[in-house]
Amino acid sequence: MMKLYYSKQSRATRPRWVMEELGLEYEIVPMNLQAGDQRKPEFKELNPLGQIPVLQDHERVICESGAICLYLADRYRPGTMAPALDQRGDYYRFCFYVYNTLEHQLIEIFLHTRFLPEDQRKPERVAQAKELLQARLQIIADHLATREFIADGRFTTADVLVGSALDWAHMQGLLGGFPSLVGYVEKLKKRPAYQRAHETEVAHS
Ligand SMILES: N[C@@H](CCC(=O)N[C@@H](CS)C(=O)NCC(=O)O)C(=O)O
Repeated sequence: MMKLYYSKQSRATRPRWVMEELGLEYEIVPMNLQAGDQRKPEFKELNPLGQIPVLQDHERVICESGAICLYLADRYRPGTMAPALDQRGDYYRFCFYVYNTLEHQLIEIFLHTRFLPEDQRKPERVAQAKELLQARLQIIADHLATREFIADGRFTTADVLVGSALDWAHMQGLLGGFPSLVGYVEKLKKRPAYQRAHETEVAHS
């Protein structure tokens, strides 16, 4: 059975959400990041960076949450969570947008408002990241102004990735100027698969 190295408040919820949408059987390997499970040598053999999520699908090991999500969408029940190959413009654009464009600002704000020790936080970096974030959120709001979902006129893995990043932005109180994006996130969070992906670390089948 597939194994997902997982912790509830982490990017591991993204592939778990995809697996739940696909109705796959999998096993959760709970990782306690506070206790440093990710730094144990046996885990670093899977991901030398010492980060989750990691997917183990038989002999195949995949790191990077975005890559795992796209792999699952193409490998299992193809067509369910991804558009046809020649219909993937918006799909690829927004999957990569999350990691290359949107999350830089979210990470910067998170580091300098919550994560780093107070004496290392730089308010000017937060201010700059918040300004950049507005334009980046606007791109998604404009795209969704005429669509219910990101790609293919239906729910796909692009919504899992965009929705997860926006969920994190919302948790940080950063969607204030974007009620339509709050509505989009709230709609996605009602999906049973989202809820199962965020609950206790017991796998469903
Ligand atoms: N780009 C990676 C980032 C993975 C990542 O930052 N994982 C965090 C949790 S969300 C982690 O494992 N942190 C523990 C650590 O770095 O010690 C991905 O998308 O999978």
